[in-house]
Amino acid sequence: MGYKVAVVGASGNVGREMLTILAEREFPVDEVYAVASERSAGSEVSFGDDKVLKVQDLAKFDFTGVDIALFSPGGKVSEQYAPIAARAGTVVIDNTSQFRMDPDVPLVVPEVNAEAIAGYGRKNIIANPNCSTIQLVMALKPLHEVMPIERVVVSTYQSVSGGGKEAMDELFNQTRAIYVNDPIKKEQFTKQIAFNVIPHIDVFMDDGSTKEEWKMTVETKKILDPQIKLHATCVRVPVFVGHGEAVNIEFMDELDEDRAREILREAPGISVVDHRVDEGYVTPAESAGEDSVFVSRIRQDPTTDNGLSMWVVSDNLRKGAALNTVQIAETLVESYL
Ligand code: 11C
Repeated sequence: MGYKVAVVGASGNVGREMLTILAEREFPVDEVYAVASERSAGSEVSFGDDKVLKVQDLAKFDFTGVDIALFSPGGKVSEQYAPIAARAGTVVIDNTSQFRMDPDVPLVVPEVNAEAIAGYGRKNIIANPNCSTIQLVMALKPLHEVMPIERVVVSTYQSVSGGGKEAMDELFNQTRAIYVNDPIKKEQFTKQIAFNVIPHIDVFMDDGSTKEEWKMTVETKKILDPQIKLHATCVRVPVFVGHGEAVNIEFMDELDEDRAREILREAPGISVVDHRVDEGYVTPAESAGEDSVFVSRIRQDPTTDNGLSMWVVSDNLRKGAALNTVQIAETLVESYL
C-alpha cells in the first residue's frame, strides 16, 4: 500500500532534497504533492528521474486525505499551516524549529530515539531537529550508551546552505565580487561571509549565546538525555554544503579512543574515517551528497579526566534535514500507520 505525501516548502533547498530522497529511497507513495507559498506556485520541481510536479499554493491546498506532510517552509509558515494539516488528519513531520520543544511533539532522530515517534498522535506533529544537533547526537548516542556523557563542548563550522538558497547566492556573489573588485553586498549575513567566518547564527539570546547554540543544547537534552551539559559555539563558514563540528566530550568514567572508535564503527548511520595521515579524515565538502555522519580525528583529551575529542561532519541538507525527515516517515509507516 502506498501513501499520499505532501512536501511543503517544495521549492526550497530542503524541500527539493526531500523530493529527491523520497524517490531515491522508494518511499511507498501513491501520490506526491509539491506545495509552497503563492510566490512559487505554478513553478515545477523534479520528483525522481522522470517526474515533474507542479507546485501548488499552500494557502489553497486541501490536506484532506493526505497521509503525511513533510514541512520545511520556515517557522512562521509551519506555525500557521502545520496545525491545519494535522487537524485534517495528516501526520506532519516538521523541519522548522517551531514545535521542537513542545512537550507534546516528539523530536526525533530515528537512530537515536525512534521510540519517541509513538507519541506522534498527541498533536499529529513530529519535529525534525536542527541540522547541527542531528549530526552531534548521532555521534554521541552510541558512546553515551556505553559510557554516560557528563559534558560536551562543541564548536561548529556550518555551511551557508543552512541559511537557504539566498545565503548560498550571497557566498557566491561576494566571492565573485572580490575577484572582480566589485563592492560586497551583505543581505543574508551580518558580516562578509566570503573569505571569512562569522561566529553568529540566528538571533542573540539574553545570556549572550545565539539561538543556534541554545537549540543545540536544549534539543540534545530532549533527544538524548536531559542530564548532559552542553556548551556550543556556532560559526558560519564559507562552505556551500556540509557542517563540521569539533566535539569535546567528558565521560563519567574512562572510555579510551580505541574503544570509542570500535563503538562508532558499529553504530548505524555513522562512518568512521580516522587515519592519522594526510587525507585520513572527512571534510564538509566530501560529505555533501552522502547519507552518513562521518567521524574523524578521535583522540584522547589529556587535559581532563575521561576526555575525548572528535571531528563530526555531515551533509546538513540530507541527514541534517531531508533524509532525517524521510527516515522518520519510514519509521512512522513501518511501525505506526
Ligand atoms: C543553519 N542550522 O545552519 C541552521 C539551519 O532550526 O532548522 C536550520 C535551522 C533550524 O543556519
